[in-house]
Amino acid sequence: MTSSVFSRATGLHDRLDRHWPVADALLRRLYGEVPALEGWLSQVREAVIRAARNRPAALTDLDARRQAEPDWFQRPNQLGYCFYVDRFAGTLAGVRRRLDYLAELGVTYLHPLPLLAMQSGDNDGGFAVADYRSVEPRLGTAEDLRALAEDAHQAGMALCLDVVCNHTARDHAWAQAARAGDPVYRAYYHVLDNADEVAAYEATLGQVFPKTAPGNFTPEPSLARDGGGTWVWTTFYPYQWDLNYANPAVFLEMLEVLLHLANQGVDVFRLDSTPFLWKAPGTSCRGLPQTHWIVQAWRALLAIAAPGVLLKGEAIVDPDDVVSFFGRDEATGQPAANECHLAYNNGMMTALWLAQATGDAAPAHALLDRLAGRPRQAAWITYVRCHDDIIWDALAALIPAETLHRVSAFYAGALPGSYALGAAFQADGGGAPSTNGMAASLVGLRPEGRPGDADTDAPLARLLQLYQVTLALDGLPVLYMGDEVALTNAPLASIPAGEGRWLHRPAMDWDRAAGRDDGATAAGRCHAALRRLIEVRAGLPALHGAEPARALTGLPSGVLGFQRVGSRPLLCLANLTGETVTLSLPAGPLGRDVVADEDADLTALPLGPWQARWIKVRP
Ligand code: OTU
Repeated sequence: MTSSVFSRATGLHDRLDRHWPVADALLRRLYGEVPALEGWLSQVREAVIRAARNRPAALTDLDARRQAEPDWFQRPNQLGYCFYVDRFAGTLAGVRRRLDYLAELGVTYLHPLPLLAMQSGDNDGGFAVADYRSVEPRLGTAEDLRALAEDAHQAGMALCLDVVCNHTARDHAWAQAARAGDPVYRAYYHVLDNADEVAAYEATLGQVFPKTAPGNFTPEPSLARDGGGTWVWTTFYPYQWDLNYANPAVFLEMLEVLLHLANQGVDVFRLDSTPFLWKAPGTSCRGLPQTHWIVQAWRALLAIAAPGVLLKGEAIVDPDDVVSFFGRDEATGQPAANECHLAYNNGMMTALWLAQATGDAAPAHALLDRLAGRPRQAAWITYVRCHDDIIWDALAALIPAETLHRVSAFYAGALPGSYALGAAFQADGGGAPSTNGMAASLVGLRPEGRPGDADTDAPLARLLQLYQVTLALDGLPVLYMGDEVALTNAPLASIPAGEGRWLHRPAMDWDRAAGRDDGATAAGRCHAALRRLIEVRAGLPALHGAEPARALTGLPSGVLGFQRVGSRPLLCLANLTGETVTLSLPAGPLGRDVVADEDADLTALPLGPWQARWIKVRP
């Protein structure tokens, strides 16, 4: 007992020695101009020490295990699952009862979408948080959240939670106090009194929801002083008020939120809308240096209080800019693992959909090269679909606008020959409209489709190909709820006007899932094939996430291929067309298809329509 208390304290001292100077330097750079800086810095330090001392013993044990295996999230046995709590299982207690279903799939990382107390009425699927310290009453209680974390840990799963750090709900107590005239809380937000200033900012800002929430500012007369017109900064919906991180009080508040949730058992924080935290006139206000310093400071401070906890960046921006969220060495400018441990590989996700629509692998290959500069200790979140739309314009730096428009129309089913059953959403400034739809619908599967039907086999092959490629990329793959049973779009009648993203937020179909062992259904075929891939993946050291995937050269344009490196290289090959192709690979002559578990002749390797294969090269 004494020795464990002693070693916990020593561990804390070591971590303070190591990480405090990093945080201190960042915070001085961010807030050096602020009066009473020293007093504020000691408040930050005390908050971290307090959280470290209050950390439950079970979590410090988990920290110790993770520190001993710092690559745990890069290992090929890791698999994530992302879902809305109500859509998947009604409540948090319901989720706990479904953990067996997820364990059967091989899930090790649980990502329930926002579940903290949300604004009533419209709340952007919970991304308008009214209270970061309580759970949305419809979904459960704070105790249920702790119990879910405990159950997850027992089952060998990590728990990821969204921290909507860029904005609060208009209903949040801070915003309420601001509206009631409290100047302290008014200063938590970006409040502008002058129309010219609003116009000046708008001139260089993009728009995230140009159709459903145009502009970046919302008139808020309750905040007005001295009778002037008044606007509050709202990058997203008018009821989502951007926080003012130039105010050190905001930094400390959100740090306290992170420390609190970490001690409830949250293992990974998905930092929602990471690029937007810092604002500066004359810029896009996305990914500014100060935004990176804030995230780096959070990382250093969490490393003191909760050293097993990870940060995940959510930046749906140009691929080069996404890589910067893993961190950078200030002195050399080189990538360094000092910011987010994880970040969404939005680029590859989008490029894969584009590859299937166009039959052209070149953009995905080019992207792999650009993404390879990631620090080796960090990992991508790889995925096929998520709760948001597919934003084609995130590839605007790589792909001609005309192609992006064509692909957008393809997935809306608006091009001749398109099989897709998705819908166009919105675009900023004449860009390609983004796409809504479940993966199964985007590949053309009809809800009633059965294996053996000509119009069911090809969609299933496309869906499985997307997952087979994604599972072979470098990173932690996250399944989107329902994809494991090829769940199709939500019924049109259930989708609120103006928020088309609910097309891909259907309720889990548990009848469909109950038939997952029936190979005569599309759901059964999909589930069995995915389980096989997940199981094989877990045993392939070459799929460890440290080393990036490297594009293969010399393939026909309709074949996507990359190599993963272990003691023996593993090739992932995918035929993006509906015709069989036969490859002759220089790596040969002998290989083994590790999924089919059979030898493969690399001098004449057939790939069926929409087929993907994992081939281990033989010595
Ligand atoms: C995130 O997404 C969430 O994933 C969305 O569901 C929310 O509506 C939104 O934040 C507001 O909280 O634009 O289309 O670069 O692009 O934060 C998704 C990141 C989004 C943004 C991203 C945002």
